[in-house]
Amino acid sequence: HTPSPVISAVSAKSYACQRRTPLKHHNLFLTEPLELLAENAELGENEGRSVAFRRAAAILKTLPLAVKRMEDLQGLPCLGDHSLRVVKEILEYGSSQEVESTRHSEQFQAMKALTGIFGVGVKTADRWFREGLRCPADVAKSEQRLNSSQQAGLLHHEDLSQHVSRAEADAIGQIVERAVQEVLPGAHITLIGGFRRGKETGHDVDFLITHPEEGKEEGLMPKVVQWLETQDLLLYQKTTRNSYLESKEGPARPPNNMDRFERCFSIFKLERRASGEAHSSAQATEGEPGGGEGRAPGPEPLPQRRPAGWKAVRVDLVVSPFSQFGFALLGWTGSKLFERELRRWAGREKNMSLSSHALYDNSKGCYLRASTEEEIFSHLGLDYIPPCDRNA
Ligand code: TTP
Ligand code: MN
Ligand code: MN
Ligand code: MN
Repeated sequence: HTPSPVISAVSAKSYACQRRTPLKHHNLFLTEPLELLAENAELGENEGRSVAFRRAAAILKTLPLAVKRMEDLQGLPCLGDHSLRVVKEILEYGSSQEVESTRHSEQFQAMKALTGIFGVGVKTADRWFREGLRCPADVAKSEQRLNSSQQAGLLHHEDLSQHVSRAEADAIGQIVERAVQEVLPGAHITLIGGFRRGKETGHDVDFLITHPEEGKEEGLMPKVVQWLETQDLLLYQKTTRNSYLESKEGPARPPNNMDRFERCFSIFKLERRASGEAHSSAQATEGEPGGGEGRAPGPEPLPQRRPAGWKAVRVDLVVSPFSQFGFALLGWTGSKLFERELRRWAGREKNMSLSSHALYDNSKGCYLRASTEEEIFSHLGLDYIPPCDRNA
């Protein structure tokens, strides 16, 4: 059995950012189990192991056919012993014992349920697990001290655990567009994250905001948030300031962490029509800027009871200066593995440092400018991969 030419072509490309990874592929029966093991490793704070499983899953997503036998994998990179063992077991028996026992383990299920609460990370979930808590209801009943994001997460857990549809994402987009135009005419908003990659559903909706005149975007987020609040469109928000300029790291290296833009983690209150279809409640107040009469906030609904007229939706807003827009767009479109692979490629293969703000060439000792994603791929010596093929 000789490997197909297509597989041979894939085989030279061991970084996910060198390959096209579509959303729909032929090996879900293998990638879902591998990604479950990756998730379990993340929940156990074993990052190296988690990334190894994610890379293994990602290479299988690029194959043009379903894998039938182990020989089909000959010459493929990114498949470690452990992943190969899992694949072999699934090909032979239809499932992997390790995967199925993990899937059904109390620890995995509880950690997934607890970290599924907005505002709850692995460390908190682990502490709660050791204290005997297993699910959101246990947390609600317990005497745990919760911070404000966790309180919001618990209060809106039922809505937030539902997928966000494309129609809902578009409705949120209209609201954000309206809010941004109210406070800074001429600003641009772009849908980023999973929906930009063509996903039909998401766990949240992500937007990048900029203004073609450099500097105009400064201080934009608090104004947007304030406008949304006067319209009674926010259930929760936490805004963090831009810390990129203040953190004087010198020109040696751009910061690697991606958390330095002015950004806002929020929960929107999205009105739904009787049909169940989401629509923007901002439309209802069209033509009365700053108005919002007729939307007087009523009493808060009881926790756990589905409020009739609206759905809680997680929304992430990021503001970038125009000069960094291409980097921000590339850095916030994902997938998370694709981003990680881009940075690894830049560092290991090109001696460059890539962040959501900039690209620095360590050999030449200078920043490389770019205003589009295409230019950044080109600086990195990579073929351009469109968002729909970044689903690694
Ligand atoms: P997410 O919204 O977490 O993921 P997603 O949109 O790909 O998928 P989902 O449908 O589940 O929402 O993150 C979107 C991108 O934002 C991700 O590629 C990486 C980037 N990002 C950061 O740069 N910094 C951060 O702190 C987070 C959370 C994400
Ligand atoms: Mn195909
Ligand atoms: Mn997202
Ligand atoms: Mn997000």
